[in-house]
Amino acid sequence: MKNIGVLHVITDTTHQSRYSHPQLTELAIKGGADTVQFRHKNGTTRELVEIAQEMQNICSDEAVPLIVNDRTDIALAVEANGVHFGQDDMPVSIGRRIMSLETIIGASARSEEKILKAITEGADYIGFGPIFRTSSKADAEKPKGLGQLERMCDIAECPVIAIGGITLETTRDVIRAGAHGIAVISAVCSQINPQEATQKLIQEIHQAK
Ligand code: TZP
Ligand code: MG
Repeated sequence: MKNIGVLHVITDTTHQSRYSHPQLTELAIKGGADTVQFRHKNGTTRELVEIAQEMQNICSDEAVPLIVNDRTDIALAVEANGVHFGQDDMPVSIGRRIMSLETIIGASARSEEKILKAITEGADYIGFGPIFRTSSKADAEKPKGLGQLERMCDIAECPVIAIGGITLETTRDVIRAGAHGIAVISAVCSQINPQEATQKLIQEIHQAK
């Protein structure tokens, strides 16, 4: 089984404009994030490659895996460590064929059936959420809550990364529900001090385990 991080910081430049993706990458890593995810829904492929390359340079210097959301081409271009597929993105089975065996593949799955399918097809971790209400994803579904998270963590035979509306205050409960780790946007990117916010989140995760 691959080593999957416990704090995935998803860099975001749509809900804040103080920091670029590479700057957030640096701050998150300084704060102790053990995975960085590049998620950017617009921009040209050229722009995305350039940003992702900068992020990958920072991540590889610090030996922190970079996961690219959705875009296998960008992940391959910059030799990122992983890809994350949403439910409308590349099927995991095809992603597994395209990417190297070492590539971390994460898959969002929101039901027992989809979780089991993603694992069978080769997902290394499952992203489950939104756990709580979030304003960072326009088309987010109704919050699943901690009860469903607990059930899905029981079912999944791989690490579950909880996502959606997770804050410093709720991190402990999420980990105690069985999540291997969390993925956050606003709890880091929208905070006054993203590095300090990351530091507090990672401490909270370790304390809860
Ligand atoms: N997928 C499900 S919820 C979500 C994504 C990308 C947004 C997470 O952002 P936040 O700010 O941590 O709620
Ligand atoms: Mg997607």
